[in-house]
Amino acid sequence: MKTRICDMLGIKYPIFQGAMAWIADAELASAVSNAGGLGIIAAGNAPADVVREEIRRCKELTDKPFGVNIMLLSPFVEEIVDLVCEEGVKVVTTGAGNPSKFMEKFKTNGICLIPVVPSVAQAKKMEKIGASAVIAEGMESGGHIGKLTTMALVPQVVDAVNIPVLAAGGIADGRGMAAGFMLGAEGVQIGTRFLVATECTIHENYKNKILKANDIATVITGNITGHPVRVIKNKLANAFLKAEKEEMGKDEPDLARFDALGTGALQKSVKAGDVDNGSVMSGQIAGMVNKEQTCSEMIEEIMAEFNNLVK
Ligand code: TUI
Repeated sequence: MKTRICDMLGIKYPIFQGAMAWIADAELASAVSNAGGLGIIAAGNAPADVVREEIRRCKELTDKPFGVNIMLLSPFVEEIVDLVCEEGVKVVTTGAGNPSKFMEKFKTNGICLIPVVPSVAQAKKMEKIGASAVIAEGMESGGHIGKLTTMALVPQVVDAVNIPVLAAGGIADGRGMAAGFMLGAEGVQIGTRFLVATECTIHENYKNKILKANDIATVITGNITGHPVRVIKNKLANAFLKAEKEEMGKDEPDLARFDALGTGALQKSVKAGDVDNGSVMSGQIAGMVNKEQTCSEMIEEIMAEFNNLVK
């Protein structure tokens, strides 16, 4: 199966690896790229020198195309934009905001910009400024999410733009990929399944949380802050939800409470393995993700299932 996405980026399969902050490093991204998909390094909230190391390591680990995701809420966003230009990165995806003000720089440096969009309006805006494609991400996804489901968002975005659309949110196997294609997508982005890839360097406690999760294991925290985030239910998530309930009724909610609960929470689970007090971001599809495999095994399995369904 070749689509406009494969031709545009020079990749074998139209499968992107979701850019998970503090998780999607050079090891994971290069493994996905070597397996024929598009591996993506997540800049997350990391400073530019950390991201530069990952980009350089990824270049050593693969000769295939790979991308960098810029999380637009990062305090280092300007430096990261300059960094991807300096390092000759060919593909940039963005999340959690509108990348318009950086478009001129991306164009000048020959970078394909592929933003994540949570709505038709954002998709149209991105097409207008010259994005190469968009990723329509439903709220089944882990981490920072929009309001629409993949099933409702993807066909509406497909109808609204002429550039290629990738479907994301709730996709982890060939059935999900085929469903995305039935809705008009020309590629998919998969995050949660790659959390348990052999090459994913997160703490084994995090992997075990995903492997053991069921269909209703996740909750959405952070609605009150305007940055809703899907995570596995745990002690931290419960404390967050309790605090949200308490602040919700107030005229002037104390939003600083949520900074205190959120700061460093992802690193706590990813690096230290504290999956009770740390933030364990995951998509709703975690209930179906129940075995560790290499990225290559995952991608070959997904493509075999997909080809079987769409032939
Ligand atoms: O970006 C993501 N997922 C993420 S980023 C992240 S790190 C983080 N941690 C805590 C709080 C906030 C961020 C963890 N997961 N997905 C892509 C995505 N982008 N989902 C939704 C959006 C989005 C939302 C609004 C894209 C554009 C947008 O535009 C609004 C505007 O500014 O016009």
